Amino acid sequence: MFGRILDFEVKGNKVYIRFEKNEGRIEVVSSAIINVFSPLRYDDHYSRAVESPVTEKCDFKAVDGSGFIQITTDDLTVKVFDNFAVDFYDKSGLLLCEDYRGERAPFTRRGNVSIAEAEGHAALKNSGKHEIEIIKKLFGDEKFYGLGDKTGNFNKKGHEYEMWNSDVPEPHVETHKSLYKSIPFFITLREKSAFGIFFDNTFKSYFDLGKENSEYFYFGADEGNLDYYFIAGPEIDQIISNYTKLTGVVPLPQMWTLGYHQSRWSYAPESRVMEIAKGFRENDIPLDVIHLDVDYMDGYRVFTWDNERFPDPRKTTEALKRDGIKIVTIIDPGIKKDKGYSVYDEGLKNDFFATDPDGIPYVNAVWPGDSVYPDFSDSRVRDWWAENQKIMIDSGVSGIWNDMNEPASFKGPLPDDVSFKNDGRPTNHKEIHNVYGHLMSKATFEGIKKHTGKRPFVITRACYAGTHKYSTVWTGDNQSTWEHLRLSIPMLLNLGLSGQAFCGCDVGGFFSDTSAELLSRWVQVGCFSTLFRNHTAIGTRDQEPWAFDKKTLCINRKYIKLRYKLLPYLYDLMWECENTGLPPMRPLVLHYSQDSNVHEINDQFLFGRSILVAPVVEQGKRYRSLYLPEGTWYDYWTKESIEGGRAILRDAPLDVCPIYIKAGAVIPNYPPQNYVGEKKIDELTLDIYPGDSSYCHYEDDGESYGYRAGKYNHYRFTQHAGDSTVIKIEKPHKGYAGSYKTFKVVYNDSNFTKVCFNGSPIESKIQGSAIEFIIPAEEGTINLEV
Ligand code: MIG
Repeated sequence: MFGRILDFEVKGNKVYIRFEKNEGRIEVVSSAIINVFSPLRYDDHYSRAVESPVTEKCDFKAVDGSGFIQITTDDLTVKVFDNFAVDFYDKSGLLLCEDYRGERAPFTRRGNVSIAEAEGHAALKNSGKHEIEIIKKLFGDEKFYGLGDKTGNFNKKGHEYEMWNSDVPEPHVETHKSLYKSIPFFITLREKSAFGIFFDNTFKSYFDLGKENSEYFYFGADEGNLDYYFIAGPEIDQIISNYTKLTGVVPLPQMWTLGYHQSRWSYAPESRVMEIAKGFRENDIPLDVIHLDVDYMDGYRVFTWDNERFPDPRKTTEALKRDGIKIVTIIDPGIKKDKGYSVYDEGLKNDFFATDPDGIPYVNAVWPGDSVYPDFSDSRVRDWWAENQKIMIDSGVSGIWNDMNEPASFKGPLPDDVSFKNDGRPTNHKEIHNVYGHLMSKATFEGIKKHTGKRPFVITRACYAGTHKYSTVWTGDNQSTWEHLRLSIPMLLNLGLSGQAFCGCDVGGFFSDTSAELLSRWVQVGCFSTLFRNHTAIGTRDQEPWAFDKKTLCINRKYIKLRYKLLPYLYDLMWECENTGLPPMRPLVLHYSQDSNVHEINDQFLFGRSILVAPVVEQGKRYRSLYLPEGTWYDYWTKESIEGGRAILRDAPLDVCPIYIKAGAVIPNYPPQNYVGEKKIDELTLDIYPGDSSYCHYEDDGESYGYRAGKYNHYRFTQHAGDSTVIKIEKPHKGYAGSYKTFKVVYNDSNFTKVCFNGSPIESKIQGSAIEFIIPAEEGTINLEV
């Protein structure tokens, strides 16, 4: 496709390379990020993911080697050869990644497949050749992570995937190549290195990570630009930070969005919603959000209410708010083709809908029957959609749930030639499909932001790379099965590594009937996922925390309360996420990449740096083996200390999710609340575990953008542990009035008996193996002595 190198020229951060047949470009985005580009479709990047300029000024050299061009930055050396083969080395000269110099050679499939088809088996086919194909050599030591919401195990090696947003109502299994989301970004971990690759192409794309041949992996697409970013490691956290420099970070959400959400397809009419709200309060279970599914609308017309079921939405939402409960409503993209329905009429008048090639609005069917599809690739339509959010906001809705935006369609898939305006670059469905949900979410976010002035809460099912700037996601229609509880962990971990750090799955499972035991175990995972929402389908058995027996209720209550206790810790993690891109829910490999025992763990994860969770994900299991990485860990329930770097066995009765805390951890805890903001938190508990460490706690008003103007506080706790222990408290940033008057310190695993704060003795009491005391919430020094 490229032929021999003829010559090259450096302009700014780009090296323009003339090949016999095409032009290639290497752009030094930063010393650790290299873009490989060829203008096969547009003359320059045309990205829906990388929205603001990211190129940093940095020194690099481009020289003529013999037979190749060598580009050197502080972190990387890139060698470009004939046929636009590109090899990457780290600064020590270690080869990280090289283009495979042969042709693709898929394995042979044997037998007459049509015989199997007769029984209904889908014929398996090897993926054909693609217009754009980047084939990289496999050295054999690779692990692959990321790629969004793909099914299967955490490590994607040996599998193939496609990026084509798909509504998949049937059970999600390992052989599915695509689900709702397209995040064409993955991380490759090798023995002594790691790197990331982001293939920024919105057409259907293909990823084969060593399935068809163990000599290479490849990614490709049939159209669009050749446009990928190589992101240097060696640490996985650096790769994620650099990936989110390109695609943006998850902005700090309002704190209530991190509380517990209850949902069900069929919460209607109003009295049923009130009954659910009451159920939580009567059963002493915290709740911040109830979601209303399609049932609230008037004949599935978006931005309307069914006046019989919800006679006065504003009154309903206000009554719920008095009890701390916020309403989130679903909005689908499909607009009922219905003269007289204002949203349809307005869209039609203004040419806001995707059309067939003749310019006639394209019609398919979704919930309301015949429907048209807003063209979110047109900024005028996004502005209109943003304005429409006001209708919901005015009725007191606090967040918007975007469903069906793959886009889904009941009368077959949208044809390739459905036309979109694409912000002045008219195109068809093939280019827009994978960003349809992304652009819808962006419009929703902008609208809520404009009309509330607060940090918007949006959930979307479909997304592309970079959607995390605008929206949280859930993993779509899972099933109430143990298999899907297990699947949710690698899925959420890979979403987090793909930038989409604010994510969750339907706790309890969506389709089919959950069981008491399954719900009990699922809430133990949900407790630690950023989006914590129980949701189920219409017609399934009840799935609220009290839907089963008393024991199940108690287990739900225990973990939902634990979530509320840990909220300040999770909020700290969200702050960290906005600043570094790191997800709160993390695979162990993120912090222990040198330990090969953690590279493929599918059923354990970290919650920030300090908490390790090893949930039970098998029916009937009342103990489990788990792996603790190096260092000292504390069993959260017994406070027993355990040396890591080995596997252990832990009892796990149904109400126990094994949780471990890293030595040195400072975990901020809130007192019990029914919902976020119920109480003014004047005392923050600090749950501290011995060990040298430093921890930063973040505090702000929990809802506004004031923090962007410095209206927040940072508290730093630095611990020097030993025969006598010193904990220094500093306030490196003071920008917010704050509500803490005191800190209640719970210092675990202690034989200390004396406490001083700023030199004066402080009263304390021994509680089990901990010493507890209260100090003013001020800067100072705590001294602990025997
Ligand atoms: O295909 O609105 O994934 O969460 O409850 C059904 C009804 C359409 C799919 C979503 C699901 C939601 C359901 N929707």
